[in-house]
Amino acid sequence: MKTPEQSAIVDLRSDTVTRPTPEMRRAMAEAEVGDDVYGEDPTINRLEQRAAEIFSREAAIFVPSGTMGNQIAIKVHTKPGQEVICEERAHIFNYEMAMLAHFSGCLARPVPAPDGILSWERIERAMAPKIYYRAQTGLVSLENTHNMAGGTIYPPATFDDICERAHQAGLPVHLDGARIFNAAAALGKPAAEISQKADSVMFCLSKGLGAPVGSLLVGSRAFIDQARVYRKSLGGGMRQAGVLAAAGLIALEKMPARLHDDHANAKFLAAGLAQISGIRLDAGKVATNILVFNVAATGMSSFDICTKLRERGILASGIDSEHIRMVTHMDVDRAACARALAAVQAICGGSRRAGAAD
Ligand code: TLP
Repeated sequence: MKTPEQSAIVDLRSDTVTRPTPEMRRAMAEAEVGDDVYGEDPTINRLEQRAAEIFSREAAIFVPSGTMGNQIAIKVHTKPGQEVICEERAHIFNYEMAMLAHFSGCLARPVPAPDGILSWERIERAMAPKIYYRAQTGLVSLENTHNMAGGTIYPPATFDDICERAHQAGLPVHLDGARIFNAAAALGKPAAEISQKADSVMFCLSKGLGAPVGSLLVGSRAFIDQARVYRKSLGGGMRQAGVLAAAGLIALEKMPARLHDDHANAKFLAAGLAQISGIRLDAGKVATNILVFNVAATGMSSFDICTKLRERGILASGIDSEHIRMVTHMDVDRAACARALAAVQAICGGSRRAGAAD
């Protein structure tokens, strides 16, 4: 249900912009509901149960956003005064309003890693020595796929190795799996399998899976019981939220199967962008639905390019002055991607300065 203006626009800013499908809207209208703070919303209960089953966990909790899910998990896993190890471009560190400090009283210990993919060796180097006068490491948080590193995927062996060694060192591991179903689709493995060794997983229904609102946090029964307390204290106790869960159930059951299309469109876009003068992008590394590319050699800033793109009906995000992010999703098809490519070509094509190296 797009307005004519929306139809003309190719929105590649994020997969969060997807609108619910007609099937989701029907399910929302017909959802059985109750008061979820009393645990009496049957549709919410079904969604939480299905999430727990799909991830082979004891329990799950529905939260309004990925941010709330991540921050509740961090709060449950840590004590004030501890450090949380994450990759330096991690969402929990850069885009969650410093809640790590504000809500959990913890400090981030950000670690740079190629393509955003940490290894145990890098984590171990960042761990605080076990001396009473140093803030202790309380948690390792991983992001799969890694958003700002360009939708990159943890090799399952690396992920499992980090979890096992963290556990041996007495540390819990949280997975920001906002786009874990994209990783699962690209690897051809179940989401449960590639996340099993983490102590908790947050995943989003409202990104590539197309639901209008919502994320889930999965883990042990004791962990989720505690999460329920913090969700309420953050004001995340919702009432007849079954209208949201009804769309969420369709997102969870049906939408993972179509993520391959988004990945194929991202690869198409990447192959074309990599040919444009001044754009630096390793198209071979694009594995899911996110592309982050460097535009410094065009002689224009990413923000200037995004403004020019907008004039042509193409929306993309400048993530800093040199980098643009484009995200494919179910509301952009191959033709829309081709339009976006043509627009970038038109804007950047003539902009290469004589002798400039890409
Ligand atoms: N990411 C958004 C922006 O906040 C950057 C986007 O457009 O990609 N973890 C990851 C890895 C995310 O990418 C996001 C959202 C979240 C958590 C938070 O989810 P929400 O937006 O539901 O709070």
